Amino acid sequence: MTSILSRRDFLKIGAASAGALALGQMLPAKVAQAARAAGLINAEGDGVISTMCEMCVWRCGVLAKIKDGRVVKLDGNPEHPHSRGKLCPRGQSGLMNTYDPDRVLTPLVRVGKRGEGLFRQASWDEALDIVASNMLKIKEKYGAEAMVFSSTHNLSQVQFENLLYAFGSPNYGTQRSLCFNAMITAFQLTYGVEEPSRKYDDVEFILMVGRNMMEAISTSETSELAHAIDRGAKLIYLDPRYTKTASKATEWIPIRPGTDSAFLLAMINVIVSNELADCEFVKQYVVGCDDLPREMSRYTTEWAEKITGVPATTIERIAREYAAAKHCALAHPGWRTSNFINSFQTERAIATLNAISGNVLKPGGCLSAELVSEGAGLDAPPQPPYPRISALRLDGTPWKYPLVPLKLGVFQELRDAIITGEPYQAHGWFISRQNPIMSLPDRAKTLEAFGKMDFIATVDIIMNDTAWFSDVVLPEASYLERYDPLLPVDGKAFIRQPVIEPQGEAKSALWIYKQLGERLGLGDYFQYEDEEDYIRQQLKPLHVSLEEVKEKGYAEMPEEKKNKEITFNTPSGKIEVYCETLKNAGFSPWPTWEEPPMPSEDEFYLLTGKVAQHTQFGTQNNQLLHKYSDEPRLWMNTKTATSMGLEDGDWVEVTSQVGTAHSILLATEAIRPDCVYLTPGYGHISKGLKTAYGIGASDSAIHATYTDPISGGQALSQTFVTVKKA
Ligand SMILES: Nc1nc2c(c(=O)[nH]1)N[C@H]1C(S)=C(S)[C@@H](COP(=O)(O)OP(=O)(O)OC[C@H]3O[C@@H](n4cnc5c(=O)[nH]c(N)nc54)[C@H](O)[C@@H]3O)O[C@H]1N2
Ligand SMILES: Nc1nc2c(c(=O)[nH]1)N[C@H]1C(S)=C(S)[C@@H](COP(=O)(O)OP(=O)(O)OC[C@H]3O[C@@H](n4cnc5c(=O)[nH]c(N)nc54)[C@H](O)[C@@H]3O)O[C@H]1N2
Ligand code: SF4
Ligand SMILES: [Mo]
Repeated sequence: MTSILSRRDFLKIGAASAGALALGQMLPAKVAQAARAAGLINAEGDGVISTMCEMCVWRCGVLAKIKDGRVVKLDGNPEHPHSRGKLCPRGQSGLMNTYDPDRVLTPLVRVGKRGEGLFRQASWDEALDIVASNMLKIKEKYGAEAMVFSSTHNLSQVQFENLLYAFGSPNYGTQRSLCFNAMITAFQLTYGVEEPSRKYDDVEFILMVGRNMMEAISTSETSELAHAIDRGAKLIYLDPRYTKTASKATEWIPIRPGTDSAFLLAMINVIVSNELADCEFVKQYVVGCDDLPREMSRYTTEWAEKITGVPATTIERIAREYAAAKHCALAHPGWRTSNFINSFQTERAIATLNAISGNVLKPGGCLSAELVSEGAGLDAPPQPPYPRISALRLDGTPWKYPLVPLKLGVFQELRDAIITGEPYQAHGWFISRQNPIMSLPDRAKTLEAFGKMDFIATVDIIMNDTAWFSDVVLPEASYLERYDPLLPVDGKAFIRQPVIEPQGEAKSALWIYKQLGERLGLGDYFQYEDEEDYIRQQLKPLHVSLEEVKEKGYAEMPEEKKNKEITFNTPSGKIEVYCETLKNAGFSPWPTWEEPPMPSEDEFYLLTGKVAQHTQFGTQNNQLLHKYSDEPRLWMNTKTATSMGLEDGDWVEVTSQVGTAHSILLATEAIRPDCVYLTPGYGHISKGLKTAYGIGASDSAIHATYTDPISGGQALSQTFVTVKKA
């Protein structure tokens, strides 16, 4: 246990333990017993168990086929609203997430230098003691705020947050500011809801602004869009790249990056100045309706043409078609809306377009923003109140970013505070289910911040790049091997349950956080005996047994009572196209054009964006998905490439103000001449990822950090690069 492993030996750990476990797994004791008792598998260990996918955050329902105690096939659960019987390619390849030969299957403690990859195996007791004693040492010496916590959306996150708030640190980093801060803050301020739900049943006209639904997949919504297109709904799609969604669109508009809000403001102007809006709805529910035509009048289509490169006549026509579709028009809110420092304004304009089409609240309307309801929810284990936290947050929320909700934060700004030690020095970082070394922009800066840490611990299932630079790695059981808290969706509480026994020593996050909590003297915050007890406590108000839920896959929840009176959860109770809160914080109360920086003549916009077969930075090592992925190339417009003397297949050097990457060139018509595009998630630096290591370049290594001052969103398209033959 205590021997120091060379890198070669270390790399053998995954394969050796996975091999040994394949045998041990034939008779999964506890899981098989429970599954047999529930009638889910037969005496031979074969059957189908209902659980949920975790290959991305959409969490589709899964039916896992088990043979001889091994998972052999994953199918979509027809009863789950997110899957409706279907799984995307990543969901179907989820077995290799569990059977990845590079799984970390015992706790590991670093023995070499950080980043050298030398670890030794440790028992859970020892590893947890090391983590807890380091956290306590930091707390005693520098205060709880000197510990940074970070994690990306997952079902156990509620207990991760419980741990950090009980510990007493305000410093919490999530993926949100790299993902959807602009959309959430804009809709929160305008409608008082975080994210309105979309309905495609009656939709006739859809405007999508860089929401690549056909590749950045949410199984149910992606199929709903496909069906809507099939039955003749129009899709207008704005993206500087010709994506798979563009290929399904009625019209692809290769807009200049960062200028979407100019396009949308001009659309609003056409609609309100020609009195094409749903006046009755607007008068009743929209704050600012009287002044909107005056405020928008400067945003003419001719003005927008100069900025966006889209002909004025096209903008005018699209605005009129949008208005003509009335409540069956949908301006989609988008998802990863972290593109430019003006992305908040883009989202405000989208929120406004929806308000004036009257598609909210109408029968057949396709945006549902009236989410004010009295939840009849699940229970949770009891716990004492959290300690009061008076330290400033290192990410600047809210003292630098007054309108960013604490829940969202400004993750990318944490690192400057860590590096400069201002307003105080952080000393430790606890990370779970996240790969910030890859997902934050400017990888060198993240590594520099890591260098300032006395202690780093990571919870993951594989040796991701962040784990590779950590002092202790705690192996979580994969999503097919563990319980998580229940997930309520559309009136049902769905269960994630183990369909096989955890391999090696891997444990659920619910178990890990509780063990750690107890060692930190915070046991009162973790009042559940084990995972099953946690879920039983959640189920209490529903009067249904865990056994029933395991068998059915979900518990019915009592219907939520909707508030009878329609009010929006804003200070005025209406849709705030004119927003006093923004004004009071020193920002424009109206949706407004803010000019973003533009590249110089020899530079390109560097675009990022998802591909259908991978999720973020965590699936490239999945051998089923990897098999079908070519090494990603740098997209460049064919004419631009020719004018630069570059050819398809050339190796090129891509340089930004923060870094350089090398990639093979893909000359293509599918991108604007002033842009290049690189697929995220490649260029891993962890040698513990034997399948993914050494493949492709990392766009995170060349992304610069720019933050939208209103929403706190990172501007991921605002990095400009030069390209030359390598
Ligand atoms: N297969 C797959 N599906 C996923 C994910 C995944 O990793 N893989 N991740 C999930 C998550 S966490 C998220 S947040 C969503 C993201 O869903 P989307 O927001 O649809 O995702 P992206 O592909 O990141 O970005 C969409 C597009 O924005 C374009 N773009 C860049 N800058 C601009 C601009 O200035 N204007 C316009 N109009 N377009 C621009 C890019 O070219 C890209 O095609 O996907 C979810 N679904
Ligand atoms: N360049 C660039 N940067 C981006 C984006 C982009 O498109 N391009 N997208 C942004 C967006 S939209 C998002 S949401 C963020 C995502 O950023 P992150 O959340 O940092 O990225 P993920 O790849 O989702 O990281 C998830 C980690 O969870 C691990 N994991 C998988 N399953 C489990 C499990 O069951 N338990 C545990 N403990 N760990 C598990 C994976 O191995 C992986 O290391 O990145 C943002 N950053
Ligand atoms: S969209 Fe795909 S990866 Fe995401 S939860 Fe559903 S099946 Fe899994
Ligand atoms: Mo995201």
